[in-house]
Amino acid sequence: MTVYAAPGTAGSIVEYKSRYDNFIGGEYVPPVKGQYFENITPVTGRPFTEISRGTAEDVERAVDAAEGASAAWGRTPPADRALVLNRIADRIEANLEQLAVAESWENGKPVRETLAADLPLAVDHFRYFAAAIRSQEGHSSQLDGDTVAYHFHEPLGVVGQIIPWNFPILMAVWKLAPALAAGNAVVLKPAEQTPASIHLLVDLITDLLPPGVLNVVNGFGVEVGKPLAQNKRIRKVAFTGETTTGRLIMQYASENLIPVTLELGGKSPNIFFSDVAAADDAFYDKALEGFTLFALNSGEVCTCPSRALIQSDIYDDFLGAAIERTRRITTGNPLDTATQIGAQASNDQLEKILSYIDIGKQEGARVALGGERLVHDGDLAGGYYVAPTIFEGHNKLRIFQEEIFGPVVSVARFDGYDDAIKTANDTLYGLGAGVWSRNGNTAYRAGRDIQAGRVWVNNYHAYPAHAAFGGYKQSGFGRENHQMMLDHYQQTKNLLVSYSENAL
Ligand code: TXE
Repeated sequence: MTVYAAPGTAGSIVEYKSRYDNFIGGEYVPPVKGQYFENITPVTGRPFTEISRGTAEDVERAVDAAEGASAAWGRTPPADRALVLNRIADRIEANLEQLAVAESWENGKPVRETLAADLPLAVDHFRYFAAAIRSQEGHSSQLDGDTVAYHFHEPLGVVGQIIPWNFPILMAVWKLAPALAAGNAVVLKPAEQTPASIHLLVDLITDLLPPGVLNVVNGFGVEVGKPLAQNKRIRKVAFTGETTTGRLIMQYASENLIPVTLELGGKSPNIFFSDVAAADDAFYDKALEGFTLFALNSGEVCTCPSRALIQSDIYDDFLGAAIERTRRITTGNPLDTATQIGAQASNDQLEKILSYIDIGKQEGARVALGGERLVHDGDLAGGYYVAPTIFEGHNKLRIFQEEIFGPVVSVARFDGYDDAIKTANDTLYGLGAGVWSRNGNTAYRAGRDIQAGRVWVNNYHAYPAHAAFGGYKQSGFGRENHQMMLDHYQQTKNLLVSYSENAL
C-alpha cells in the first residue's frame, strides 16, 4: 500500500506550474484578454494552480496554428505518423505514475484506478491507432478495362475536440489518438475542472509532434467551446459531455455544416437474471462485483450502471449480498492505493449528487445504504466525498431516469425476460448496459434486445481500444475506439482515372 504525497508537499512526484496558459503552435501563449481562473483539487477543495481563461480570440489563434500545421502533418506518411504515436505511448508509459497521481489530484479519482486503468488505456490507445493507421487499406474499382476509381483516405484538416472532466487524460486520448493518426491537426478544449493534467501530458509529448498539430485552449464552455464548435475553419467537432450541452454543440456546428460526433449521458441498466444465484460460486461473486461497479470512478462515468434490475425470485438475497459487498468499499484519500472511492470531481458535482439523493428520498425511494455526504478528517475535510448509495424504488422515479453521475445506484425488481427488457429500454438514453446470466441464450438475446451501443455480458466497465463505443438514442452518435473511428476523422477522395487515349 502506498500513499502518494499531495502535489505541492514534500516528496510529491508531481510538480504543477503555478499557471497554465493556452498551448498554441507548440508554445504556451497567454490568453488575449489576460484572464485566469483557479484550478481546485476536489481532494481538499483548495486551489493548486491557475488556468488561462480563453475566449474566441484565442480559439482563432489556435485554429491559425492548426491550419498552418495540418497540410504537412496530413501528408506525413502513415508509417511516420504511426511512429510518432508509438513514441507518445512510450513517453506516457515511462511517466505513468506521475500522470496517474496528477489526474487523481485534479479529478479526485482513486490512484489505484488511474494507475491500473486510465493511464495504461491511454498508452494502449496510441499504440492501437498507430497500428490501425499503418494497416489501413484503401480500395479501387475497375470500371472498364482502362478506367479505374481509386478511393483514398484523406484527413479532414483542423478538428475541434471538447473534453469532459471525468477521465481527463483518457477522454482526451480517445479523441487525440485517432485524429492524429488520421493526419488531422487538433484544437482541444479541456473541461474547466480538469485542464492541468492534460497540460502535464502535453508538456511530456510536445517535442514529439510538429508545432501546431496539437493546440489546447483552456476555459469555459460558452467562452471557448462555443466559438470552437462554430468556427468555419473547423472540419469536425467531437464532444463528450451532458446531453443538453450536446444539443447546443449541434446547433453551433450546424451554422457551418460541421460534422459532429457526440458522446453524451446515460442511465445504464445492469440486469441480473435469477440463474446468477444458482450456485454460490466464482460466477456469483463476479456478478456481485459487477453490481458494485456503479461506484467505480465515484460514479462519474457516462456508462455508470446506475439502474440495477434484479429478477424477483433472487431479489432479496442478491441485493442483501450486494449491499454487504458495497459496504466494504474503502472510501477516502484518492492518493492512497487502498482507496476504492475517492472524491467527486467538483463542488458543483457534489451538490448535484446530494440534491438527487434528496430527490430520491422525497420520491419515496428507500435508502438501503449510504445516502449522505462523507466528511473525512484532516486535509480531506474540505473535499467532495459522497457515500456509496443504494436506493430501492421503481423505474418511473427521477432517480431512475435522470443522470446523477455519482456513486448512486437505483435498484428495482423485474418478473421475467420481457419485463427486464421493457424496463431496461424505458429511458431516454442508450449508452451502456450490463447483462448477467449463466444461460448463453438469455444473455445473447438480452444483449441484442437492449437499445444501447455497448452491452457488457457477464462483465462491466471494460474499455479496450478495439471495441466500438458510443450511444443509441439521446446518448449521442458516432463511435469512439475501434478502427472504425478513423472514418470520423477522414474523408474519402475518389479519383476516377481513364488510362486510355480513346475518345469518350
Ligand atoms: O458537462 P458539460 P458538465 C454529465 C453529468 C454531469 C453533467 C454536467 O451528468 O453531471 O453532465 O457536467 C464544455 N459550448 N456529463 O456541466 O457542460 C465544458 O466546458 C461548448 C456526462 O461539466 O457537458 C466541458 O469541456 N462547450 C459526461 C464539456 O463541454 C461547452 C461527462 C463538458 O461539459 C458548453 C461530463 C457550450 N455551451 C458530464 N457548455 C459523459 N458523457 O461522460 C459546456 N461545454
